[in-house]
Amino acid sequence: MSHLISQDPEIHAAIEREVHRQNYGLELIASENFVSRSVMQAQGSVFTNKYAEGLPGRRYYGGCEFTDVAEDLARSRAKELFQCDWVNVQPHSGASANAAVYLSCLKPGDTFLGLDLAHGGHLTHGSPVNFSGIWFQATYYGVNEDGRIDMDRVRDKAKSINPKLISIGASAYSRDFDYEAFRAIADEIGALLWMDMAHPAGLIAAGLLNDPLPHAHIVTTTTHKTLRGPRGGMVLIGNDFENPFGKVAPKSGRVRNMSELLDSAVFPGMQGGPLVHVIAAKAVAFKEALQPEFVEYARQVQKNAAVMAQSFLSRGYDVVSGGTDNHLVLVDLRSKNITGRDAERALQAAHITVNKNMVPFDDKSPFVTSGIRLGTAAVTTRGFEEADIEEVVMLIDRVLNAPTNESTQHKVKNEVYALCENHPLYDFVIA
Ligand code: DSN
Repeated sequence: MSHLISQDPEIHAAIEREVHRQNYGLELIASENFVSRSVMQAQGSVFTNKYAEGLPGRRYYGGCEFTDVAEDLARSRAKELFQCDWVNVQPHSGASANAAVYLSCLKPGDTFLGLDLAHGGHLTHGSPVNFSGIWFQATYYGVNEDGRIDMDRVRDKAKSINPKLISIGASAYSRDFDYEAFRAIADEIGALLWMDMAHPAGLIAAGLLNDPLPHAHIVTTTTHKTLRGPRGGMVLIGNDFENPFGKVAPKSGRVRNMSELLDSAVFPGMQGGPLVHVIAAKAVAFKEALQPEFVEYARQVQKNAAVMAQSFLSRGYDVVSGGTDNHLVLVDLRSKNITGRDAERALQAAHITVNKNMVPFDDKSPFVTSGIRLGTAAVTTRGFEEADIEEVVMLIDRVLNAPTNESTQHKVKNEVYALCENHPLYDFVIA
């Protein structure tokens, strides 16, 4: 970083401090992970200089011959990873990928059905403060008292509402989804089915969770959570099909495939130039995810989450749904008399990073919340195994039992430091 240190010491210092924070803190935010240096190198490459509107072989700018190589590799690797017919790797984020789905499938005012944000859903699945809830008629299904989605209730809701689109996917739901049952409901009412697999994508790629690609009409994801790539999104179709809206190609009059509508929705519908450096980094990450080591990694993520849930339960915490199938654990703190906000703050003081999160049927606001959400993807990347996870939960428990005790936070911080030293992350020194 010799250029940066001399040209912009303030940004260099912020990066240096962030490297230290990542190296010596426990990263338990369920949506985060640590990319390889290869991914970082591709993302930090000269591809950042390139404009490349369009798709490989069909660009609006010259000089895209090497961009095409990178994007074709990203696309073919993603298709191999998820065994699907089609993918667009250009969305800048999961939210952009989701916006492309809305643009392709709905008109303003149309009705869709998604998982309630307060029950684990996502802002872009119809929250009233997001475009998806502002421009469309968003309706919701939720979880039962046991914290699980009840497919009979989803079916009843879908039949009474008759949405054009049903979305699956969540940011705080620790159980697997029954895609076949969702598809049967969608078929019964003539709706399109969309799965946002942003959180569990890595576990799905590794074959450890049910596969949405054969069942959902459209799948979106981010690339940076359990999939462990650069920050970004993509849209996929398992089995491509003629769009059901009768949209035809301008000259031939041929009915366009759904994939064509989605390509157009990403660009020029939603975005300008793709981020070629990020697409190159996505290609690197997909190559990594195709290796047997990634399956082992994903398996350990899932084992660690199961151990984490069990450790919380055995220490007397309520875990929403009683456990987890994926990488994520949602802890309901109401029986512990501490809010999610206070828990997040106390843990942060001990260098343990989690996020406050609503739990189903929460009586507190999203700024306060009754729960915390934790994930094992990032710590597993740095080599944490089951015994380490038990220690992590023990440390969390110590902090939460005395949330205002600075001396406890200080002692736990030192133990966190030691745990991190045993599992080095990025061993490079920023000079
Ligand atoms: N912000 C992400 C998460 O934390 O789940 C979702 O977009």
